[in-house]
Amino acid sequence: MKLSALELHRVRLPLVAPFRTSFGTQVTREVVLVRVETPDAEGWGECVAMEEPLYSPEYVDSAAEVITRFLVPRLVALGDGLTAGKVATALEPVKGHPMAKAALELALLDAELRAAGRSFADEIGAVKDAVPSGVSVGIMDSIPQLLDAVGQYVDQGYVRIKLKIEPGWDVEPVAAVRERFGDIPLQVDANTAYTLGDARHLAKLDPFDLLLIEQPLPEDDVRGHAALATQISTPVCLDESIVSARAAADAIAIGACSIVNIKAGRVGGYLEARRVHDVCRANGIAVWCGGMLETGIGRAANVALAALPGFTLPGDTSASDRYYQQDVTAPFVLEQGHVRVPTGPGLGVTVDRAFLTEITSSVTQVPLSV
Ligand code: NPQ
Ligand code: MG
Repeated sequence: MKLSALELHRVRLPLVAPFRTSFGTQVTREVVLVRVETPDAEGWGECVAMEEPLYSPEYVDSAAEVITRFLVPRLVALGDGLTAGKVATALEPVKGHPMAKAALELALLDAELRAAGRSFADEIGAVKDAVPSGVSVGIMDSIPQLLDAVGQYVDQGYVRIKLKIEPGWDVEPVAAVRERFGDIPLQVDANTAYTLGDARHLAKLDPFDLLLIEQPLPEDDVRGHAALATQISTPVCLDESIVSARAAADAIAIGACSIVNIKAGRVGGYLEARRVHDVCRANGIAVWCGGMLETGIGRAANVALAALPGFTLPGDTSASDRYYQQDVTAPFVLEQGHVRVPTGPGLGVTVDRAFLTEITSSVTQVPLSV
């Protein structure tokens, strides 16, 4: 595949409501989109890095910089031999920056598949037409506010609720949601906000029969998660710690998790994400698709990934209107608690260039010289 052009679009989308987690409150979503042009097709990719390095070390400006200075030249060096399947290997010498790498790989996959008239869902191995949708509910100022928000999502048909927790906002909100909504599928996500010393406190969640507790301890404390798993009955799920298929294999081997959240950006791309799925499936570990407040571009890819056979739990694959009043593609909508997997060529979505322009702060042409 020959690259004719590669652009970075910096976009700012207002959120329908502030989203609070243990690492802060987000009011808007700042995103880097990658657009590639080849003689046969264009392709879009989305970088899931946040505006600030609060979820992981990457952030919007670091992604744009590393893509421009260090990643694109390595792709250009492959000449016409460039394929999406070669991206991860070509970028391996550059340490870290998985979200930046994933965005490039996705744009090239989209272009390659569009040119071939094949869907991303078929390419990745999707076996379903629609996937069950969960929703992630932020930390609120009060329990009544939380119950109100959860009630709206339940009414909309979301089949699973995830509550963001942190020290001071954990047992009470879970108890309140259980009391009000009965035995709905319910799980929690701590985004690394606890330490192993909190094990006895986290065991207070045991009576609520949660599906899982996601990433209670720091990213590098995989052994701590294994220890915690012996002290609580809620199944431990890892998010931030699972940075590759190898990391998944290691975490599983030491008993650090019985469930894995898969996010392509966190593991360097959708092809590695599929390998994480494969490792987990071979080990009998359930997986589900995480979310990073993607626009319709990243959401299309996530929904296709979530249609692989090992994704046996509902993902954070919410409808577009969970986050955005208007999306950069036609919105993903909830139908009986499910979101439909796109079937068209490539990612199967069309970017609304007029709306995109409205919310774009800059478009940069990345030089294609080696
Ligand atoms: C998680 N996502 O599972 C992440 C964390 C997260 C849907 O809970 C802006 C950009 C705000 C990315 C807030 C969900 C974000 C973000 C939370 C990611 O850990
Ligand atoms: Mg998480």
